[in-house]
Amino acid sequence: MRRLFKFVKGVVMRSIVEAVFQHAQRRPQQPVVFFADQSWSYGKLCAEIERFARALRVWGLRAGERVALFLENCPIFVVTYLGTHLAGGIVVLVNTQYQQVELSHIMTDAEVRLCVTSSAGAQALLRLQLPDLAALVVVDGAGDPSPTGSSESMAFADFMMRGESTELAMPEAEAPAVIGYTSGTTGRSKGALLTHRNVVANVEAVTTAWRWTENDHLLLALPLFHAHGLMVGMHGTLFRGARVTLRPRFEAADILARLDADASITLFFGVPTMYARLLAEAEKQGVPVHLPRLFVCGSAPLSPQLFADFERLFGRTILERYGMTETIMNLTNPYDGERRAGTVGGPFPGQEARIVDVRTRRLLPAGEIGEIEVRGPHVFCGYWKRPEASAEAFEPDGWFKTGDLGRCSADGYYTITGRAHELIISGGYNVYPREVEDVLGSHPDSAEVAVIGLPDSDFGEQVVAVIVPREGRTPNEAEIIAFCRERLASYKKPRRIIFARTLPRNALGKVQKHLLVEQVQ
Ligand code: MLC
Ligand code: AMP
Repeated sequence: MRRLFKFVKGVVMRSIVEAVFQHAQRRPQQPVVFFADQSWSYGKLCAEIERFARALRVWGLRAGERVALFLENCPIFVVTYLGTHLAGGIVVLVNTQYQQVELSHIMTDAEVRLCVTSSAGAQALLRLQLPDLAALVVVDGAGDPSPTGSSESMAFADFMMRGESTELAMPEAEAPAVIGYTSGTTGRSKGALLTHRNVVANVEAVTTAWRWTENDHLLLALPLFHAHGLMVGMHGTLFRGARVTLRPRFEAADILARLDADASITLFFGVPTMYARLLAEAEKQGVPVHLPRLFVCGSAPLSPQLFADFERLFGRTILERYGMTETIMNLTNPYDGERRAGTVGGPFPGQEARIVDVRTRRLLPAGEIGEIEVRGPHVFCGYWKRPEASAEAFEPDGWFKTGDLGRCSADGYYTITGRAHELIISGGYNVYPREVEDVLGSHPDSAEVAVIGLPDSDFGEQVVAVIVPREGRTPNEAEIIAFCRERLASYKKPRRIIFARTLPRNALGKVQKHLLVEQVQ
Protein backbone atom coordinates (compact mmCIF):
# COMPACT_ATOMS: atom_id res chain seq x y z
CA MET A 1 0.00 0.00 0.00
CA ARG A 2 2.87 2.35 0.80
CA ARG A 3 3.91 2.24 -2.86
CA LEU A 4 0.49 3.55 -3.85
CA PHE A 5 0.58 6.49 -1.50
CA LYS A 6 2.93 8.24 -3.84
CA PHE A 7 0.05 8.54 -6.31
CA VAL A 8 -2.25 10.22 -3.84
CA LYS A 9 -0.12 12.94 -2.33
CA GLY A 10 -2.25 15.82 -3.64
CA VAL A 11 -5.60 16.85 -2.31
CA VAL A 12 -7.42 16.24 -5.59
CA MET A 13 -9.64 13.18 -5.39
CA ARG A 14 -10.30 12.02 -8.94
CA SER A 15 -12.01 8.81 -7.88
CA ILE A 16 -13.51 7.17 -4.83
CA VAL A 17 -10.59 4.76 -4.58
CA GLU A 18 -8.15 7.68 -4.58
CA ALA A 19 -10.15 9.33 -1.78
CA VAL A 20 -10.03 6.14 0.28
CA PHE A 21 -6.24 5.89 -0.09
CA GLN A 22 -5.88 9.52 0.97
CA HIS A 23 -7.90 8.89 4.11
CA ALA A 24 -5.88 5.75 4.82
CA GLN A 25 -2.67 7.67 4.47
CA ARG A 26 -3.84 10.30 6.92
CA ARG A 27 -5.65 8.06 9.41
CA PRO A 28 -4.91 4.37 8.75
CA GLN A 29 -6.46 3.19 12.02
CA GLN A 30 -9.72 5.08 11.50
CA PRO A 31 -12.67 2.66 11.23
CA VAL A 32 -14.59 2.75 7.97
CA VAL A 33 -16.91 -0.27 7.77
CA PHE A 34 -18.62 -2.14 10.58
CA PHE A 35 -20.24 -5.36 9.43
CA ALA A 36 -21.52 -8.08 11.79
CA ASP A 37 -18.64 -8.50 14.27
CA GLN A 38 -16.03 -7.11 11.86
CA SER A 39 -14.51 -3.65 12.04
CA TRP A 40 -12.51 -2.51 9.03
CA SER A 41 -10.09 0.41 9.21
CA TYR A 42 -9.15 2.59 6.23
CA GLY A 43 -5.67 1.02 6.34
CA LYS A 44 -6.98 -2.55 6.22
CA LEU A 45 -9.50 -1.70 3.50
CA CYS A 46 -6.78 -0.19 1.28
CA ALA A 47 -4.46 -3.16 1.81
CA GLU A 48 -7.23 -5.53 0.64
CA ILE A 49 -8.21 -3.29 -2.27
CA GLU A 50 -4.63 -3.28 -3.45
CA ARG A 51 -4.33 -7.08 -3.12
CA PHE A 52 -7.48 -7.60 -5.15
CA ALA A 53 -6.34 -5.12 -7.81
CA ARG A 54 -3.00 -6.88 -8.15
CA ALA A 55 -4.72 -10.28 -8.30
CA LEU A 56 -6.97 -9.04 -11.09
CA ARG A 57 -4.00 -7.77 -13.08
CA VAL A 58 -2.00 -10.95 -12.57
CA TRP A 59 -5.07 -12.95 -13.61
CA GLY A 60 -5.11 -10.95 -16.85
CA LEU A 61 -7.69 -8.18 -16.52
CA ARG A 62 -6.91 -5.35 -18.92
CA ALA A 63 -7.89 -1.70 -18.58
CA GLY A 64 -11.54 -1.10 -19.42
CA GLU A 65 -12.61 -4.75 -19.06
CA ARG A 66 -15.72 -5.53 -17.06
CA VAL A 67 -15.92 -7.16 -13.65
CA ALA A 68 -19.42 -7.94 -12.37
CA LEU A 69 -20.36 -7.88 -8.71
CA PHE A 70 -23.26 -10.26 -8.13
CA LEU A 71 -23.08 -10.08 -4.39
CA GLU A 72 -25.07 -9.26 -1.25
CA ASN A 73 -23.90 -6.52 1.12
CA CYS A 74 -20.56 -7.34 2.77
CA PRO A 75 -17.10 -5.72 3.10
CA ILE A 76 -15.79 -7.84 0.20
CA PHE A 77 -18.22 -5.95 -2.01
CA VAL A 78 -16.37 -2.73 -1.19
CA VAL A 79 -12.95 -4.36 -1.59
CA THR A 80 -13.73 -5.80 -5.01
CA TYR A 81 -15.57 -2.69 -6.20
CA LEU A 82 -12.64 -0.37 -5.46
CA GLY A 83 -10.05 -3.01 -6.32
CA THR A 84 -11.55 -3.27 -9.81
CA HIS A 85 -11.19 0.49 -10.19
CA LEU A 86 -7.59 0.39 -9.04
CA ALA A 87 -6.90 -2.34 -11.59
CA GLY A 88 -8.40 -0.13 -14.33
CA GLY A 89 -11.55 -2.23 -14.76
CA ILE A 90 -15.21 -1.24 -15.03
CA VAL A 91 -17.62 -2.58 -12.43
CA VAL A 92 -20.98 -3.99 -13.54
CA LEU A 93 -23.62 -4.01 -10.79
CA VAL A 94 -25.97 -7.00 -10.66
CA ASN A 95 -29.03 -7.27 -8.41
CA THR A 96 -28.83 -10.56 -6.48
CA GLN A 97 -32.50 -11.25 -7.18
CA TYR A 98 -31.86 -11.46 -10.92
CA GLN A 99 -32.64 -14.77 -12.62
CA GLN A 100 -31.83 -16.33 -16.00
CA VAL A 101 -33.30 -13.65 -18.26
CA GLU A 102 -31.65 -10.69 -16.54
CA LEU A 103 -28.36 -12.49 -15.84
CA SER A 104 -27.89 -13.74 -19.39
CA HIS A 105 -28.63 -10.32 -20.79
CA ILE A 106 -26.37 -8.29 -18.48
CA MET A 107 -23.40 -10.65 -18.55
CA THR A 108 -23.56 -10.92 -22.33
CA ASP A 109 -24.32 -7.27 -23.06
CA ALA A 110 -21.51 -5.98 -20.82
CA GLU A 111 -19.16 -8.77 -21.98
CA VAL A 112 -18.25 -9.45 -18.37
CA ARG A 113 -14.92 -11.30 -18.04
CA LEU A 114 -14.88 -11.98 -14.32
CA CYS A 115 -17.66 -12.08 -11.76
CA VAL A 116 -17.37 -11.91 -7.98
CA THR A 117 -20.26 -13.78 -6.42
CA SER A 118 -21.52 -16.23 -3.79
CA SER A 119 -21.59 -20.00 -4.32
CA ALA A 120 -25.34 -19.77 -5.04
CA GLY A 121 -24.63 -17.01 -7.57
CA ALA A 122 -21.90 -19.10 -9.18
CA GLN A 123 -24.29 -22.03 -9.59
CA ALA A 124 -26.87 -19.81 -11.27
CA LEU A 125 -24.25 -18.39 -13.65
CA LEU A 126 -22.70 -21.73 -14.52
CA ARG A 127 -26.10 -22.91 -15.78
CA LEU A 128 -26.08 -20.18 -18.45
CA GLN A 129 -24.22 -19.95 -21.75
CA LEU A 130 -21.84 -17.04 -21.12
CA PRO A 131 -18.87 -17.33 -23.47
CA ASP A 132 -17.23 -14.04 -22.37
CA LEU A 133 -17.26 -14.94 -18.69
CA ALA A 134 -13.81 -16.43 -18.09
CA ALA A 135 -13.77 -16.60 -14.29
CA LEU A 136 -15.89 -16.66 -11.17
CA VAL A 137 -14.45 -15.56 -7.85
CA VAL A 138 -16.55 -17.15 -5.12
CA VAL A 139 -16.59 -15.35 -1.79
CA ASP A 140 -18.09 -18.08 0.38
CA GLY A 141 -16.92 -21.30 -1.18
CA ALA A 142 -13.94 -23.34 -2.17
CA GLY A 143 -14.33 -22.74 -5.88
CA ASP A 144 -14.42 -25.55 -8.38
CA PRO A 145 -11.37 -26.50 -10.43
CA SER A 146 -13.50 -28.38 -12.98
CA PRO A 147 -16.69 -26.40 -13.45
CA THR A 148 -19.32 -27.43 -15.98
CA GLY A 149 -19.47 -24.11 -17.84
CA SER A 150 -16.69 -22.37 -19.74
CA SER A 151 -15.62 -20.30 -16.70
CA GLU A 152 -12.98 -21.23 -14.16
CA SER A 153 -14.16 -20.86 -10.57
CA MET A 154 -11.87 -19.77 -7.74
CA ALA A 155 -12.29 -19.17 -4.04
CA PHE A 156 -11.85 -15.50 -3.11
CA ALA A 157 -9.09 -16.32 -0.60
CA ASP A 158 -7.10 -18.24 -3.25
CA PHE A 159 -7.62 -15.53 -5.82
CA MET A 160 -6.25 -12.92 -3.42
CA MET A 161 -3.02 -14.95 -3.07
CA ARG A 162 -2.14 -14.25 -6.70
CA GLY A 163 -1.28 -10.62 -6.08
CA GLU A 164 2.36 -10.15 -6.99
CA SER A 165 4.18 -6.99 -7.78
CA THR A 166 2.52 -5.35 -10.72
CA GLU A 167 2.20 -1.68 -11.63
CA LEU A 168 -0.98 -0.04 -10.44
CA ALA A 169 -2.12 3.54 -10.86
CA MET A 170 -5.09 5.54 -9.66
CA PRO A 171 -7.79 5.77 -12.36
CA GLU A 172 -8.03 8.87 -14.54
CA ALA A 173 -11.10 11.06 -14.00
CA GLU A 174 -12.46 10.39 -17.50
CA ALA A 175 -12.08 6.61 -17.28
CA PRO A 176 -15.33 4.62 -17.08
CA ALA A 177 -15.99 3.41 -13.54
CA VAL A 178 -19.31 1.62 -13.30
CA ILE A 179 -22.22 0.32 -15.34
CA GLY A 180 -25.64 0.21 -13.71
CA TYR A 181 -28.36 -1.54 -15.67
CA THR A 182 -31.66 0.29 -15.87
CA SER A 183 -34.77 -1.47 -17.07
CA GLY A 184 -35.57 -0.54 -20.64
CA THR A 185 -38.89 0.83 -21.79
CA THR A 186 -38.56 -1.23 -24.93
CA GLY A 187 -36.62 -4.43 -25.18
CA ARG A 188 -33.80 -5.26 -22.81
CA SER A 189 -32.30 -3.14 -20.07
CA LYS A 190 -29.51 -0.68 -20.90
CA GLY A 191 -26.23 -0.20 -19.09
CA ALA A 192 -25.72 3.39 -17.87
CA LEU A 193 -21.99 4.11 -17.94
CA LEU A 194 -20.62 6.50 -15.32
CA THR A 195 -17.07 7.81 -15.30
CA HIS A 196 -14.99 8.48 -12.20
CA ARG A 197 -15.60 12.17 -12.84
CA ASN A 198 -19.40 11.67 -12.80
CA VAL A 199 -19.22 9.71 -9.58
CA VAL A 200 -16.94 12.19 -7.81
CA ALA A 201 -18.95 15.23 -8.99
CA ASN A 202 -22.03 13.54 -7.57
CA VAL A 203 -20.61 12.65 -4.24
CA GLU A 204 -19.11 16.11 -3.79
CA ALA A 205 -22.53 17.66 -4.41
CA VAL A 206 -24.37 15.24 -2.12
CA THR A 207 -21.96 15.44 0.78
CA THR A 208 -21.84 19.23 0.57
CA ALA A 209 -25.63 19.55 0.48
CA TRP A 210 -26.16 17.23 3.44
CA ARG A 211 -23.19 18.51 5.49
CA TRP A 212 -21.58 15.07 5.49
CA THR A 213 -18.22 15.10 7.29
CA GLU A 214 -15.67 12.59 8.55
CA ASN A 215 -17.52 12.63 11.88
CA ASP A 216 -20.61 11.10 10.35
CA HIS A 217 -21.66 7.49 10.79
CA LEU A 218 -24.21 6.04 8.35
CA LEU A 219 -26.48 3.09 9.08
CA LEU A 220 -26.88 1.42 5.67
CA ALA A 221 -29.28 -1.43 4.90
CA LEU A 222 -29.88 -0.60 1.23
CA PRO A 223 -28.41 -3.06 -1.27
CA LEU A 224 -25.00 -2.04 -2.63
CA PHE A 225 -25.86 -3.26 -6.13
CA HIS A 226 -27.99 -0.17 -6.86
CA ALA A 227 -27.21 3.54 -7.00
CA HIS A 228 -28.91 4.48 -3.74
CA GLY A 229 -26.93 2.17 -1.45
CA LEU A 230 -23.64 2.27 -3.34
CA MET A 231 -23.28 5.66 -4.98
CA VAL A 232 -25.00 7.70 -2.30
CA GLY A 233 -24.48 5.75 0.93
CA MET A 234 -21.15 4.02 0.40
CA HIS A 235 -19.52 6.65 -1.82
CA GLY A 236 -20.45 9.47 0.57
CA THR A 237 -18.90 7.61 3.47
CA LEU A 238 -15.69 6.75 1.63
CA PHE A 239 -15.31 10.16 0.03
CA ARG A 240 -15.58 12.04 3.31
CA GLY A 241 -13.51 9.61 5.36
CA ALA A 242 -16.55 8.77 7.50
CA ARG A 243 -17.90 5.46 8.89
CA VAL A 244 -20.69 3.09 7.87
CA THR A 245 -22.47 0.30 9.69
CA LEU A 246 -23.43 -2.00 6.83
CA ARG A 247 -26.32 -4.44 7.32
CA PRO A 248 -26.79 -7.51 5.10
CA ARG A 249 -30.44 -6.56 4.52
CA PHE A 250 -33.17 -4.28 5.80
CA GLU A 251 -35.30 -5.30 8.76
CA ALA A 252 -37.17 -2.61 10.62
CA ALA A 253 -36.64 -4.09 14.11
CA ASP A 254 -32.92 -4.50 13.41
CA ILE A 255 -32.59 -0.85 12.35
CA LEU A 256 -34.39 0.42 15.46
CA ALA A 257 -32.20 -1.80 17.64
CA ARG A 258 -29.01 -0.52 15.96
CA LEU A 259 -30.11 3.08 16.52
CA ASP A 260 -30.92 2.35 20.15
CA ALA A 261 -27.56 0.70 20.71
CA ASP A 262 -25.28 3.14 18.93
CA ALA A 263 -25.42 6.86 19.72
CA SER A 264 -22.71 7.58 17.15
CA ILE A 265 -25.00 6.92 14.14
CA THR A 266 -25.82 10.24 12.48
CA LEU A 267 -27.32 9.29 9.10
CA PHE A 268 -29.94 6.86 7.77
CA PHE A 269 -31.05 6.49 4.12
CA GLY A 270 -33.96 4.44 2.84
CA VAL A 271 -36.77 3.99 0.32
CA PRO A 272 -40.37 4.86 1.32
CA THR A 273 -41.23 1.19 2.04
CA MET A 274 -38.45 1.14 4.65
CA TYR A 275 -39.80 4.29 6.32
CA ALA A 276 -43.33 2.87 6.39
CA ARG A 277 -42.01 -0.29 8.04
CA LEU A 278 -39.86 1.66 10.52
CA LEU A 279 -42.88 3.70 11.49
CA ALA A 280 -45.06 0.62 12.01
CA GLU A 281 -42.33 -1.07 14.06
CA ALA A 282 -41.67 2.03 16.20
CA GLU A 283 -45.40 2.34 16.88
CA LYS A 284 -45.22 -1.15 18.43
CA GLN A 285 -41.91 -1.05 20.25
CA GLY A 286 -41.20 2.67 20.71
CA VAL A 287 -38.83 5.18 19.16
CA PRO A 288 -35.07 4.63 19.72
CA VAL A 289 -33.39 6.81 22.33
CA HIS A 290 -30.71 7.92 19.90
CA LEU A 291 -31.73 9.26 16.54
CA PRO A 292 -29.57 10.25 13.56
CA ARG A 293 -29.29 13.92 12.71
CA LEU A 294 -30.55 13.18 9.18
CA PHE A 295 -33.03 10.75 7.61
CA VAL A 296 -32.99 10.80 3.79
CA CYS A 297 -35.60 9.16 1.57
CA GLY A 298 -35.64 8.53 -2.18
CA SER A 299 -35.91 6.08 -5.12
CA ALA A 300 -39.73 6.29 -5.04
CA PRO A 301 -42.32 8.89 -4.00
CA LEU A 302 -42.66 9.50 -0.25
CA SER A 303 -46.30 10.23 0.55
CA PRO A 304 -47.00 13.45 2.47
CA GLN A 305 -48.90 11.27 4.97
CA LEU A 306 -45.85 9.12 5.72
CA PHE A 307 -43.66 12.23 5.86
CA ALA A 308 -46.01 13.76 8.47
CA ASP A 309 -46.49 10.54 10.47
CA PHE A 310 -42.77 9.99 10.68
CA GLU A 311 -42.19 13.57 11.82
CA ARG A 312 -44.86 13.21 14.48
CA LEU A 313 -43.49 9.97 15.93
CA PHE A 314 -39.74 10.39 15.44
CA GLY A 315 -39.51 14.18 15.74
CA ARG A 316 -37.34 14.26 12.60
CA THR A 317 -38.23 15.77 9.23
CA ILE A 318 -37.28 13.38 6.43
CA LEU A 319 -35.24 14.97 3.66
CA GLU A 320 -36.59 13.68 0.33
CA ARG A 321 -34.39 13.70 -2.75
CA TYR A 322 -34.64 12.46 -6.32
CA GLY A 323 -32.16 10.49 -8.41
CA MET A 324 -31.68 7.81 -10.99
CA THR A 325 -29.00 5.38 -12.14
CA GLU A 326 -27.97 7.58 -15.08
CA THR A 327 -27.37 10.65 -12.96
CA ILE A 328 -27.16 9.39 -9.38
CA MET A 329 -28.53 12.39 -7.45
CA ASN A 330 -30.43 15.27 -9.09
CA LEU A 331 -32.68 17.16 -6.71
CA THR A 332 -32.76 17.54 -2.95
CA ASN A 333 -34.77 19.25 -0.29
CA PRO A 334 -32.58 21.72 1.61
CA TYR A 335 -30.63 20.71 4.70
CA ASP A 336 -31.32 24.00 6.48
CA GLY A 337 -34.40 25.42 4.78
CA GLU A 338 -37.92 24.02 4.58
CA ARG A 339 -38.17 20.31 3.71
CA ARG A 340 -41.47 20.36 1.88
CA ALA A 341 -43.69 17.26 1.83
CA GLY A 342 -44.50 15.87 -1.61
CA THR A 343 -41.52 17.64 -3.20
CA VAL A 344 -37.93 16.70 -3.94
CA GLY A 345 -36.51 20.23 -3.55
CA GLY A 346 -34.13 21.77 -6.08
CA PRO A 347 -30.82 20.96 -7.82
CA PHE A 348 -27.74 19.92 -5.83
CA PRO A 349 -24.83 22.39 -5.85
CA GLY A 350 -23.18 22.55 -9.27
CA GLN A 351 -26.17 21.01 -11.07
CA GLU A 352 -29.05 22.39 -13.15
CA ALA A 353 -32.64 21.26 -13.63
CA ARG A 354 -35.61 22.47 -15.68
CA ILE A 355 -39.07 21.47 -16.86
CA VAL A 356 -39.80 21.30 -20.58
CA ASP A 357 -42.82 20.57 -22.71
CA VAL A 358 -42.72 16.87 -23.63
CA ARG A 359 -43.45 17.52 -27.31
CA THR A 360 -41.95 20.92 -28.16
CA ARG A 361 -39.08 20.65 -25.62
CA ARG A 362 -39.67 24.32 -24.76
CA LEU A 363 -39.02 25.57 -21.25
CA LEU A 364 -42.21 25.71 -19.16
CA PRO A 365 -43.09 28.36 -16.57
CA ALA A 366 -43.37 27.60 -12.85
CA GLY A 367 -46.29 25.34 -11.93
CA GLU A 368 -46.73 23.68 -15.33
CA ILE A 369 -46.18 19.96 -15.73
CA GLY A 370 -43.58 18.71 -18.21
CA GLU A 371 -40.52 16.46 -18.39
CA ILE A 372 -37.71 17.03 -15.92
CA GLU A 373 -34.33 17.60 -17.56
CA VAL A 374 -31.01 17.84 -15.75
CA ARG A 375 -27.51 18.94 -16.68
CA GLY A 376 -24.14 18.89 -14.93
CA PRO A 377 -20.95 16.93 -14.31
CA HIS A 378 -22.92 14.23 -12.48
CA VAL A 379 -24.78 13.10 -15.61
CA PHE A 380 -23.57 9.80 -17.11
CA CYS A 381 -21.72 9.65 -20.40
CA GLY A 382 -24.17 7.38 -22.25
CA TYR A 383 -25.57 3.86 -22.47
CA TRP A 384 -23.11 1.04 -22.93
CA LYS A 385 -22.89 0.09 -26.61
CA ARG A 386 -26.15 1.98 -27.39
CA PRO A 387 -25.19 5.08 -29.41
CA GLU A 388 -28.76 5.70 -30.63
CA ALA A 389 -30.32 5.40 -27.20
CA SER A 390 -27.58 7.66 -25.80
CA ALA A 391 -28.14 10.29 -28.47
CA GLU A 392 -31.90 10.18 -27.91
CA ALA A 393 -31.49 10.67 -24.16
CA PHE A 394 -29.86 14.10 -24.51
CA GLU A 395 -30.89 17.46 -25.94
CA PRO A 396 -28.32 18.93 -28.35
CA ASP A 397 -27.14 21.34 -25.61
CA GLY A 398 -26.44 18.57 -23.13
CA TRP A 399 -29.63 18.42 -21.08
CA PHE A 400 -30.50 14.85 -20.08
CA LYS A 401 -34.14 13.84 -20.49
CA THR A 402 -35.00 12.01 -17.28
CA GLY A 403 -38.29 10.53 -18.47
CA ASP A 404 -39.89 11.75 -15.22
CA LEU A 405 -42.72 14.26 -15.28
CA GLY A 406 -42.95 17.09 -12.78
CA ARG A 407 -43.45 20.74 -12.05
CA CYS A 408 -41.44 23.39 -10.28
CA SER A 409 -42.99 25.88 -7.87
CA ALA A 410 -42.28 29.60 -8.10
CA ASP A 411 -39.85 29.23 -5.17
CA GLY A 412 -37.91 26.39 -6.76
CA TYR A 413 -39.34 23.16 -5.27
CA TYR A 414 -39.82 20.32 -7.78
CA THR A 415 -42.65 17.81 -7.49
CA ILE A 416 -42.58 14.56 -9.42
CA THR A 417 -46.02 13.96 -10.87
CA GLY A 418 -45.55 10.89 -13.04
CA ARG A 419 -43.43 9.24 -15.68
CA ALA A 420 -43.17 9.84 -19.39
CA HIS A 421 -42.75 6.09 -19.93
CA GLU A 422 -44.54 3.22 -18.28
CA LEU A 423 -42.74 2.24 -15.12
CA ILE A 424 -43.82 0.55 -11.91
CA ILE A 425 -41.78 1.36 -8.80
CA SER A 426 -42.27 -1.35 -6.20
CA GLY A 427 -40.45 -0.85 -2.89
CA GLY A 428 -37.80 1.26 -4.65
CA TYR A 429 -37.15 -1.31 -7.40
CA ASN A 430 -38.11 -0.43 -10.98
CA VAL A 431 -40.21 -2.82 -13.00
CA TYR A 432 -40.85 -2.09 -16.65
CA PRO A 433 -44.14 -3.77 -17.71
CA ARG A 434 -42.66 -4.69 -21.09
CA GLU A 435 -40.05 -6.97 -19.52
CA VAL A 436 -42.69 -8.89 -17.54
CA GLU A 437 -45.06 -8.94 -20.52
CA ASP A 438 -42.34 -10.56 -22.66
CA VAL A 439 -41.95 -13.39 -20.17
CA LEU A 440 -45.68 -13.86 -19.60
CA GLY A 441 -46.25 -13.74 -23.35
CA SER A 442 -43.91 -16.69 -23.78
CA HIS A 443 -46.08 -18.86 -21.49
CA PRO A 444 -47.94 -21.46 -23.60
CA ASP A 445 -51.32 -20.62 -22.01
CA SER A 446 -51.33 -16.89 -22.70
CA ALA A 447 -52.62 -15.30 -25.90
CA GLU A 448 -52.41 -11.62 -24.84
CA VAL A 449 -50.85 -9.95 -21.85
CA ALA A 450 -50.80 -6.51 -20.22
CA VAL A 451 -48.91 -5.62 -17.06
CA ILE A 452 -49.99 -2.67 -14.93
CA GLY A 453 -49.11 -1.12 -11.57
CA LEU A 454 -51.75 -0.87 -8.85
CA PRO A 455 -51.41 0.83 -5.45
CA ASP A 456 -49.86 -1.28 -2.68
CA SER A 457 -49.82 -0.34 1.00
CA ASP A 458 -46.33 -1.77 1.61
CA PHE A 459 -44.44 -1.40 -1.68
CA GLY A 460 -46.21 1.74 -2.97
CA GLU A 461 -47.12 -0.02 -6.20
CA GLN A 462 -47.58 -3.68 -7.09
CA VAL A 463 -47.24 -5.58 -10.35
CA VAL A 464 -50.54 -6.96 -11.70
CA ALA A 465 -50.92 -8.92 -14.95
CA VAL A 466 -54.03 -9.18 -17.09
CA ILE A 467 -53.93 -12.25 -19.32
CA VAL A 468 -56.18 -13.36 -22.12
CA PRO A 469 -55.82 -17.18 -22.21
CA ARG A 470 -55.12 -19.04 -25.41
CA GLU A 471 -58.22 -20.83 -26.75
CA GLY A 472 -58.94 -24.10 -25.06
CA ARG A 473 -56.46 -23.43 -22.21
CA THR A 474 -57.29 -22.86 -18.57
CA PRO A 475 -54.18 -21.28 -17.08
CA ASN A 476 -53.39 -21.51 -13.41
CA GLU A 477 -52.45 -18.31 -11.57
CA ALA A 478 -49.88 -19.87 -9.21
CA GLU A 479 -48.20 -21.77 -12.03
CA ILE A 480 -47.88 -18.63 -14.17
CA ILE A 481 -46.41 -16.66 -11.25
CA ALA A 482 -43.89 -19.47 -10.67
CA PHE A 483 -43.03 -19.44 -14.40
CA CYS A 484 -42.25 -15.74 -14.12
CA ARG A 485 -40.28 -16.14 -10.90
CA GLU A 486 -37.98 -18.70 -12.49
CA ARG A 487 -37.03 -16.29 -15.25
CA LEU A 488 -37.06 -12.84 -13.63
CA ALA A 489 -36.20 -11.26 -10.27
CA SER A 490 -38.87 -12.23 -7.78
CA TYR A 491 -39.95 -8.61 -7.15
CA LYS A 492 -41.01 -8.36 -10.82
CA LYS A 493 -43.45 -11.27 -10.64
CA PRO A 494 -47.14 -10.33 -10.69
CA ARG A 495 -48.70 -10.26 -7.23
CA ARG A 496 -52.01 -10.93 -8.89
CA ILE A 497 -53.18 -12.27 -12.26
CA ILE A 498 -56.52 -11.34 -13.71
CA PHE A 499 -57.85 -13.47 -16.56
CA ALA A 500 -59.89 -11.54 -19.12
CA ARG A 501 -61.58 -12.28 -22.42
CA THR A 502 -60.16 -9.24 -24.20
CA LEU A 503 -57.91 -6.26 -23.53
CA PRO A 504 -59.18 -2.73 -24.17
CA ARG A 505 -57.38 -1.40 -27.25
CA ASN A 506 -57.48 1.89 -29.14
CA ALA A 507 -58.00 2.25 -32.89
CA LEU A 508 -54.31 1.52 -33.50
CA GLY A 509 -54.51 -1.68 -31.50
CA LYS A 510 -52.52 -0.34 -28.53
CA VAL A 511 -53.65 -1.60 -25.13
CA GLN A 512 -55.28 1.21 -23.16
CA LYS A 513 -53.70 0.58 -19.80
CA HIS A 514 -55.44 3.45 -18.03
CA LEU A 515 -58.76 1.77 -18.81
CA LEU A 516 -57.45 -1.56 -17.56
CA VAL A 517 -56.34 0.08 -14.30
CA GLU A 518 -59.85 1.54 -13.85
CA GLN A 519 -61.49 -1.80 -14.67
CA VAL A 520 -59.48 -3.96 -12.30
CA GLN A 521 -59.11 -1.63 -9.28
C1 MLC B 1 -38.67 -7.83 -2.04
N1 MLC B 1 -39.78 -8.34 -2.61
C2 MLC B 1 -40.40 -7.41 -3.29
C3 MLC B 1 -39.61 -6.26 -3.14
N2 MLC B 1 -38.56 -6.55 -2.36
N3 MLC B 1 -41.53 -7.43 -4.02
C4 MLC B 1 -41.89 -6.28 -4.61
N4 MLC B 1 -41.17 -5.15 -4.51
C5 MLC B 1 -40.04 -5.10 -3.78
N5 MLC B 1 -39.33 -4.00 -3.68
C6 MLC B 1 -40.28 -9.71 -2.52
C7 MLC B 1 -39.22 -10.75 -2.72
O1 MLC B 1 -39.06 -11.03 -4.07
C8 MLC B 1 -39.77 -11.90 -1.94
O2 MLC B 1 -40.75 -12.57 -2.68
C9 MLC B 1 -40.46 -11.23 -0.78
O3 MLC B 1 -40.77 -9.90 -1.22
C10 MLC B 1 -39.61 -11.15 0.46
O4 MLC B 1 -38.28 -10.81 0.09
P1 MLC B 1 -37.32 -10.04 1.10
O5 MLC B 1 -35.97 -10.03 0.58
O6 MLC B 1 -37.58 -10.54 2.49
O7 MLC B 1 -37.90 -8.59 0.95
P2 MLC B 1 -37.75 -7.43 1.92
O8 MLC B 1 -36.57 -7.54 2.77
O9 MLC B 1 -39.05 -7.27 2.58
O10 MLC B 1 -37.45 -6.24 0.88
C11 MLC B 1 -38.14 -5.08 0.88
C12 MLC B 1 -37.15 -3.94 0.73
C13 MLC B 1 -36.34 -4.17 -0.58
C14 MLC B 1 -37.94 -2.65 0.66
C15 MLC B 1 -36.20 -3.88 1.92
O11 MLC B 1 -37.23 -4.24 -1.66
C16 MLC B 1 -35.30 -3.14 -0.83
O12 MLC B 1 -34.18 -3.20 -0.31
N6 MLC B 1 -35.63 -2.12 -1.63
C17 MLC B 1 -34.67 -1.05 -1.96
C18 MLC B 1 -34.36 -1.07 -3.40
C19 MLC B 1 -33.30 -0.02 -3.77
O13 MLC B 1 -32.22 0.02 -3.23
N7 MLC B 1 -33.65 0.82 -4.70
C20 MLC B 1 -32.76 1.91 -5.14
C21 MLC B 1 -32.55 1.82 -6.65
S1 MLC B 1 -31.53 3.20 -7.12
P3 MLC B 1 -40.79 -14.15 -2.73
O14 MLC B 1 -42.06 -14.44 -3.44
O15 MLC B 1 -39.56 -14.52 -3.52
O16 MLC B 1 -40.76 -14.63 -1.32
C22 MLC B 1 -32.63 4.41 -7.55
C23 MLC B 1 -32.07 5.79 -7.72
C24 MLC B 1 -32.46 6.60 -6.55
O17 MLC B 1 -33.78 4.20 -7.59
O18 MLC B 1 -33.06 7.67 -6.71
O19 MLC B 1 -32.17 6.17 -5.45
P1 AMP C 1 -33.46 3.79 -11.27
O1 AMP C 1 -33.49 3.85 -12.76
O2 AMP C 1 -33.64 2.44 -10.69
O3 AMP C 1 -32.28 4.46 -10.78
O4 AMP C 1 -34.72 4.60 -10.76
C1 AMP C 1 -34.83 5.96 -10.98
C2 AMP C 1 -36.27 6.40 -10.92
O5 AMP C 1 -36.75 6.35 -9.56
C3 AMP C 1 -36.43 7.84 -11.32
O6 AMP C 1 -36.43 8.00 -12.73
C4 AMP C 1 -37.77 8.18 -10.68
O7 AMP C 1 -38.82 7.75 -11.49
C5 AMP C 1 -37.74 7.37 -9.39
N1 AMP C 1 -37.43 8.18 -8.21
C6 AMP C 1 -36.24 8.34 -7.59
N2 AMP C 1 -36.37 9.16 -6.52
C7 AMP C 1 -37.69 9.52 -6.47
C8 AMP C 1 -38.47 10.34 -5.60
N3 AMP C 1 -37.96 10.93 -4.54
N4 AMP C 1 -39.79 10.46 -5.88
C9 AMP C 1 -40.35 9.86 -6.94
N5 AMP C 1 -39.68 9.07 -7.78
C10 AMP C 1 -38.35 8.90 -7.55
